[in-house]
Amino acid sequence: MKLADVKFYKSIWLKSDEIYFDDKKEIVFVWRSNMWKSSLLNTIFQKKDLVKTSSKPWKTRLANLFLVENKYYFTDLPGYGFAKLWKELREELDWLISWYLEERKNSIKKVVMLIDSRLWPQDSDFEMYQYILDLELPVLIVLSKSDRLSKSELKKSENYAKQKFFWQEILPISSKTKLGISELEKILKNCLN
Ligand SMILES: Nc1nc2c(ncn2[C@@H]2O[C@H](COP(=O)(O)OP(=O)(O)OP(=O)(O)O)[C@@H](O)[C@H]2O)c(=O)[nH]1
Ligand SMILES: [Mg+2]
Repeated sequence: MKLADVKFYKSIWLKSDEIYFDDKKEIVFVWRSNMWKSSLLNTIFQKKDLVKTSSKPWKTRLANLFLVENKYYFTDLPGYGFAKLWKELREELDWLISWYLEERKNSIKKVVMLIDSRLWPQDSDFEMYQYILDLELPVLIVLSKSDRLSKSELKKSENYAKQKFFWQEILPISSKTKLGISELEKILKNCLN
């Protein structure tokens, strides 16, 4: 599979959409804002700015679908639970995330969760994780921002995340140094086969 064979497909907001009757296999990227989700998609697609990114949190405010090889969706979701965002918008974004995951449950082959290697996971993170497990969706946890830590700090963070996320496998990544990227691509390709 060539992940570089990709185009923007469409954006979804909280309303009914034909996407929910579409059985194309899908991978979704979810977690808090500013976790490098959109940047990671550009890295695996080998594009500079197909997916919009920003140094300020809350750039992604819709479910943005990208079509790979005309066969698979890779979907960039907004970040959830950002206290500084005004309440109504925050609630709507949280609804969009949960509603999207539920509607597309049968087609989603992996939920890639990006957690910050420098911050201990918070309550909202565990709620989200539990929610995804309750939907029985397959999860891959990646530790983002790995290039900002020393080797030993990263190991510590990895071990901590393993304990907190029930000994799930944790993959440290960086869009900047490309750490973990080829491994991630392998995992994603395998789950779409
Ligand atoms: N040092 C470093 N910075 C990165 C890396 N990946 C992304 N960034 C920067 O982090 C910022 C946020 O990245 P985004 O990809 O927009 O984050 P997001 O999770 O999509 O956030 P929202 O859509 O705003 O919720 C941008 O300024 C990126 O340039 C990386 O691997 N290393
Ligand atoms: Mg984004």
